[in-house]
Order: sequence, then C-alpha cells, then structure tokens
Amino acid sequence: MKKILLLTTPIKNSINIEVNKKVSVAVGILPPLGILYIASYIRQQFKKNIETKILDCHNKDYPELINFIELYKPDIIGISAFTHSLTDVILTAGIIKEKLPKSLICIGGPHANNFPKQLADLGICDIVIPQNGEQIFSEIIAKYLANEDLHEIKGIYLNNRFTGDRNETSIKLDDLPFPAIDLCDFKKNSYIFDCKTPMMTMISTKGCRNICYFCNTPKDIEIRSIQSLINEILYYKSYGVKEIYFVDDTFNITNTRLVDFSTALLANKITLSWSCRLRVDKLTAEDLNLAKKAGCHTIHFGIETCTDEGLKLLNKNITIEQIENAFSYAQKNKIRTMGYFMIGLPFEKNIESVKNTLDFAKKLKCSYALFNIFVPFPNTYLYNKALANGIIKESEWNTYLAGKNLNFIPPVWNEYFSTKDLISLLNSITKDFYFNFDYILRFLTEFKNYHFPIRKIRALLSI
Ligand code: B12
Ligand code: SF4
Repeated sequence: MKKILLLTTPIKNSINIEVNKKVSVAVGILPPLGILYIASYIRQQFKKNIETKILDCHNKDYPELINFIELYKPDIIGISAFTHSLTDVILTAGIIKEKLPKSLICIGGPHANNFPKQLADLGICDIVIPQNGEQIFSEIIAKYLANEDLHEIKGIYLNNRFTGDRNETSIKLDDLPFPAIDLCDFKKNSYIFDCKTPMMTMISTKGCRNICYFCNTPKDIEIRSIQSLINEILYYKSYGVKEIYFVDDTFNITNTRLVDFSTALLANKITLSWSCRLRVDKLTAEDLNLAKKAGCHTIHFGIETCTDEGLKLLNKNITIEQIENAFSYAQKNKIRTMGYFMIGLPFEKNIESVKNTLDFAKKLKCSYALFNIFVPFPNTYLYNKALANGIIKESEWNTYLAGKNLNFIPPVWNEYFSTKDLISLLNSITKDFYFNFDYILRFLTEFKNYHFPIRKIRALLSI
C-alpha cells in the first residue's frame, strides 16, 4: 500500500505586509479546497493500493508537521504553495527531504502556477506542477506505482527541467468528484463572516474576465452548471455542513448567475446560509432580494479606491455610482457587506487621499472593511509600470523567488509613502473604521442575530 500525503505548509514566515497581521490571523480557518479536490480525484482513480491523507498546516506549527511525517512516512508528498509563504514551502520541503529522503516531493498550488520555473530552480523538490493538479498528480502516481519514466508526463518540471507542453485540456470542474470533505477536520472550519458552522468553501467558477491592473487572476474562464453546485451542496449537507462561502474571484461572472443560483436553491427547497464575492456592476436590488431569500447573508465586494478616476487608473471597470448602488441594494435587503480597499496606490499622493478611502468605506456603511497596502505583484500591469518608473527593481522580487532573501519585505509603490508610513496608516485607518460610535452602534444592531463565537469578538478586539 503506497501512502500519499497532500499538505499545506505552516504559515510562520509569511511575507504578507498587505493586511494588518492580527486581522489576517483572526480571519479564521478555511478548508484547503485545492488539495481536497486532488485527494478525491486520486481516490476515484486509484481504488486499491493507495492511501491518501490531508495535513492542513495553515494553523499548525513545525513540530506537528514533523511528528506527522515521522509517524505516517508517506511515499509521495504533494505540497500546496503560496508565494507569500515561499519560506515556509522551502522549510517544509527541506524537513520532508531530510526525514524521508526516498519520498517523491511534488509542489503545486498558486505559487507553482505563477512562478513554476523559479520554484523548480530552487531544487527543493522532485516535481513542480504548474496547473490544476488533479490529472497530472494522478498520472505521476500511476507512473510511480508502475515504476515508469516520469519524463513522459507533459507539463511538469521534473528535477527542474520542463517536460514539454501539455496538449490535453483539464477535466471540467463539473466532472470532478466533490472535494474529500471526510479527509479534513471540517468541523473546525469557521470564518469571521460566517453565520453558521460547520462551514465549507466552494468554487463555482474559475478565472475572471476583467483585467484589473493590480491582479493576475487567470483569464481562462470556467463556469460550473447550477445543477452541479446544488449536488455539491447536498453532498456537504449530508455531512452536516450549514454554511458555504463561495471563494470564486467573481461569483456573478454572468449577469444571470446570482439569480439562477438563488432560484435553484429556492426551487429545491434547500436551506443554506451562504456568502460570495461579487462585482458591483452586475447587480440589481431584485437580484439581491432573491439572493437574501435563498440564504445569502454576506457579500464581498472589491472596491479598492474612492474616485472614478482612481478606478479607471486601476482598470477596474466599475464606477462609484455602481458601488454606492450595490451597497444600498445589499443594505435594503439586510445583506452584510465586506468591502476590500487598497492604500498606497500609485495615484495617492498624500495622507488626505488615503483618508478619503477611509471616509468612503464609512459612507458606504460596510459591515466590514478590509484595508490592504497595495503591493505591485509580479506579472501584473502595475508591477511592470513600477519597474519602468524605477519604483521597484526587478532584482527585489527575483531574489526572493530564488530563495535568497528570506527576510524579504515586498516593495510598495514608494513614490509618496514609505513601507513604514503605509503600515502605520493601515493600522490607524483600520482602528478608525471599527472603533467609532457609528460603527459600534451598527455592529450592535446589524449583527445581533448572527452567530458570534468568542473568536470573532477577539478578532475585533485585536485590531
Ligand atoms: C480562500 C483563499 C484564502 C484563504 C486560505 C484558504 C486556504 N485554506 O487555502 C485565506 C483567507 C486565509 C487566504 C489568505 C491569503 N491569500 Co488567498 N485566496 C483564497 C482564494 C480566494 C480561494 C482559494 C481556493 O480555495 N481556491 C479553489 C481551489 C480549488 O483552487 P486552488 O487552491 O488554486 O487549487 C488548485 C490548483 O492551485 C492546484 N493545487 C493547489 N495545491 C496543490 C498541491 C499540489 C501538490 C498540486 C499538484 C496542485 C495543487 O490544484 C488545485 C485544484 O485544481 C484564492 C483565489 C482563488 N479564487 O483561488 C486566493 C489566493 C490563493 N490567495 C492569495 C493571496 C495573495 C493571499 C494572501 C497573501 C492575501 C493577503 N494579502 O493577505 C493571504 C495570505 C496567505 C499566506 N500564505 O500568507 C493569492 C495567492 C497568489 C500566490 N501566487 O500565491 C490567490 C490566488 C488570490 C489572487 N489571485 O491573488 N486566502
Ligand atoms: S481584482 Fe477581481 S475583478 Fe479585477 S481582475 Fe482580479 S478577480 Fe477580476
């Protein structure tokens, strides 16, 4: 019996400066959806001779990881990697190589998708898988079990050499088995915005049509059928799940998506508490009224900045009027709102402009607001602009990606503000948003019917 372990790394050395650290820790525990998908696909493909386990270390430390590895002794390990925690990926792979030198170590996930060559060049693993992992990882297992040459698998970096382009298209999301919920401790999942527990996340679309200048979300779009979503919800409900957070980049990728999904939940008489991430430009008050009836309690909106001019400069393709309308429709329907905002954008020249963003968040009466420091991320339009304008040097990110600067602090747009200024502004506007009379009053009225474990109260107090 061969043992497969899929894991997420501890997050002890994240370079994340975008978000207030205490807030990011307090956000909660979400399931490792990517590796749960891969695990269920493996189980479907290999009915015998394979045992698959999941180890989600996002909220664990290294001693627990080491203990698990030493006891379980897996033959093949699949690590899910985030760019922000590359140091933890390097540490994790190093520990596994040291403890189990004969094991096959593969790395996939968002970091492998974004920087496969740089990751392979680090020499910390045997294989880098720069795509959705289900099929390729299964092929690797099949070849490994049959003692066959792994070079025949296209689309991977094997010992840092690319094996060549892959012609096959990935399996459609609708055709994948549902994530292996039974392999994770899903009863521990919770999210600062949830109303009920246990909760799970789901993905109903992949990719985004827009090209915001700060974002590098893939442009290949895939949209699941509504029936497949309903089936997955029923499957989770059979495990006692009461709450779903849809983690799609844009849940309302088409104009009718929200209505179609809400109608299907109501038609199937499914009682579900759910939240999702929407663009403001595709909404009507009626859509949100229906979504509320179908159990939607919170909507996450990417707002970013507070003027039409700023939104244009970010190529966001939305207007202040659309934002204000979307928030007012949500409030009319008693749906909570989470607004995401950025500070330190290239066109913010003084503290006044940052304060205007805070005032806008207050004016919108967001139930929650998350302020982020803008960090030009490689492979985005604004990153290239920052390079061209001499705001950042190519060597900065490259050195980090080459594993040579583990104390890396991601460079910000420092034309008008230093990193230190932005961190201090971030902390002060976050406090200002939450700790004022209007917000506290709204919090007490708007939130009184919601599920409020101690953790959420602690999260607010930690700001
Ligand atoms: C939910 C979420 C979170 C959760 C964590 C969830 C979790 N437990 O994994 C929370 C809120 C904690 C979070 C935090 C952050 N996140 Co986040 N998050 C997401 C989000 C919205 C959904 C993730 C998800 O479930 N996707 C669905 C699954 C099915 O896709 P997947 O995970 O990519 O998995 C597939 C492939 O990647 C691959 N795969 C994944 N793992 C593996 C492993 C192996 C072995 C193989 C072969 C393949 C493979 O196959 C999977 C199945 O097809 C994504 C955006 C998105 N829509 O995906 C961003 C995203 C993952 N987050 C991102 C970022 C930047 C962050 C933060 C840094 C944000 C911030 N500034 O605070 C933090 C900090 C993270 C850190 N390590 O320091 C980026 C990552 C970019 C990168 N290059 O690493 C993403 C892609 C958003 C974006 N477009 O910028 N995040
Ligand atoms: S920020 Fe949102 S809307 Fe813009 S490209 Fe990224 S996912 Fe799409």
